[in-house]
Amino acid sequence: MSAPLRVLALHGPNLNLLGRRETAIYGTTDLATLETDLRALAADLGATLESRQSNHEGQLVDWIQEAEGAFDGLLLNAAAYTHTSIAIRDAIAAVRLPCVEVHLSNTQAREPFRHRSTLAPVCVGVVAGFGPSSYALGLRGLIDYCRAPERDSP
Ligand code: CA2
Repeated sequence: MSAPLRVLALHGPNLNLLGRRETAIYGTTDLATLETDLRALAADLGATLESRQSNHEGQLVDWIQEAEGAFDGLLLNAAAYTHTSIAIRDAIAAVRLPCVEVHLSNTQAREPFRHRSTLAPVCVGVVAGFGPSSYALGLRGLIDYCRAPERDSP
């Protein structure tokens, strides 16, 4: 029996407001519920999941750097930093950990400034548009990738 995979889920700016504002776009599930459901799914899939949210770019960079050695993979909704952050991109590229980018909304169907991700090129995959299910699908993909990275690599 192998040790459980350790996944770090990171949530970027304003996602602490989930379920309380802009429910037409982001749904009614709050962050605490999303985290609880994700932890339960991780356990079903033989993984552990730690979840953190920050409104600060540097904090997200610190957590990504510190994840090396402590976690096996990253599940990341960098929120608005997805479209702007070279610092987060560089941190993902610097650590030897697979990262899956997730979004609640379908960013390609929204304003043009949300169409580009600075992070996607350094991630192993992207899931967007399925609400909280984007996280569940991303977690499954990340765990599969961690277990068989050579199969899933381009
Ligand atoms: O769809 C996503 O998950 C996004 O990452 C959400 C970001 C947005 O900037 C990205 O383009 C797409 C915004 C997160 C803001 O979350 C809120 C939640 C409730 C109320 C207000 C904002």
